[in-house]
Amino acid sequence: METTRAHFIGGSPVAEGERFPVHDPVTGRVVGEVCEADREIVDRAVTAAREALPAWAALPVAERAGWTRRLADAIEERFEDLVTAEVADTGKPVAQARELDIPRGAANFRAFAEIAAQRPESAFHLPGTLSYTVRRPLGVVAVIVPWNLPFLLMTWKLGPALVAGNTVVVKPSEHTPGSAAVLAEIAAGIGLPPGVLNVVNGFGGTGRLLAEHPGVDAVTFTGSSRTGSAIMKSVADRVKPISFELGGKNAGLIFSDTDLDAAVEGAVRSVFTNGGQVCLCTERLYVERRVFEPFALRLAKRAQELVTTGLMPMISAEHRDKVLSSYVAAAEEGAEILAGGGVPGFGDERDGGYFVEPTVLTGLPEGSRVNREEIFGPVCHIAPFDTEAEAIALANDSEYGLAATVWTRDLSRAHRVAQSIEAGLVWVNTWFLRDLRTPFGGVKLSGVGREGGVHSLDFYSEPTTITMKLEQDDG
Ligand code: 6OD
Repeated sequence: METTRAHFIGGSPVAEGERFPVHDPVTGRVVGEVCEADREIVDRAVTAAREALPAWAALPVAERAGWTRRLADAIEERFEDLVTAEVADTGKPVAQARELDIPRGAANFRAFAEIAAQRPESAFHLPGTLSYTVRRPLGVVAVIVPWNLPFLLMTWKLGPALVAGNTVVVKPSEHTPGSAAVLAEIAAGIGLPPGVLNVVNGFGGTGRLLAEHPGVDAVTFTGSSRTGSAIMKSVADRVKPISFELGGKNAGLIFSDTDLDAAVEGAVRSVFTNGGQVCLCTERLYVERRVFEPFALRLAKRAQELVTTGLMPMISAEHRDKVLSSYVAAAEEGAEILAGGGVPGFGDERDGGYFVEPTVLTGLPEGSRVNREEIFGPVCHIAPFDTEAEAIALANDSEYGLAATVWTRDLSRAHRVAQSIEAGLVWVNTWFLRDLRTPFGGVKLSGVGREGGVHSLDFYSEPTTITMKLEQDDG
């Protein structure tokens, strides 16, 4: 065993509870163990967060922003430790962890410090009346985060939650406890008041205990729509505020006027980044018939090349099997497999890991399961369209509505199509380009609420409106 991942409660590590193994997805080998939080440990974490709440909530926002800036600085000092932990748990390329995951953690803490500090207050004046609002933190927030972008998504929630004056209990995924453990060390190292940030490890059951705990005031979650729905039901009796960013079955629309080279490379990124394990990844590509053949051939070639130039494994054997079962289902539903469809052979220790081949499918009817359910792997289905209206209808024919991409050089079309797509996010001639101030989230099964900028701060705080009657001066 290389590491034991403990909980972090009231400013100290707590190595208690049953142990479960954590695997390296690249080789399948056990590389560490994790302590599992039961009801009593969850209760201790929530109690620590409650005790820390009054003093933290009473700090001026500028002081809390100072703490999150110090967290960002300390993340940069522990950069390589965070890269190592994130790569060990997820099997993601080191370069990606260095360029995206860990820098975004620091950026998340800095961005919300700035946004909170610059937020204007509003007051309303009618004859004889003055109204204004004060915002208060929600209280103790449960932060339940997934395994695909563990550090990026955890800090995306922690930044605004902490700046807004909440204390938190984080539950990382059972597969990826590492970067949360390092963040806990960082928090202790900079002297963040004990109990402001707590971490409990475990499976879905631990997450449920946390979400349902009467001392938890709100829940923020990123993950599958099924788990989101289960959490929603479990907190319904207490009507807790929730913020959910959930699954997607995201469409990419390629118009024939586009720069085809850029569109192929954009599709490669949007389909295969992180092994396709990003809620924003494209799983349905619709290509204008005139360029369908060349586009499909080039995408399939690029997918095949990825086997040698850089593959990321699935997070677990179970998830690999789920992705592979969708490849089998696609073949059974009559798909033509243009690339991939199986398991790559490396002839080295990676053969014990959780890899699947990057896969491009075509020929499935729109209603097929593979075209409707989120797979969350390195796979897309590609189909032709003839008109702009048809492309929009195809994109919108989904129970999900998180993200879409549009590839065209026609500016009017770009705006027209983007505004017609039922999704929270539309990228034009790009993918996953982020401005942290913009609202981020989905419609339909893809989520509830928006994160980002003031939208996050709105979720993590509640306004009280104060209205005064202004007495007339009769003198
Ligand atoms: O970039 C972000 O802020 C974000 N929330 C990304 C989400 C990715 C989901 O897998």
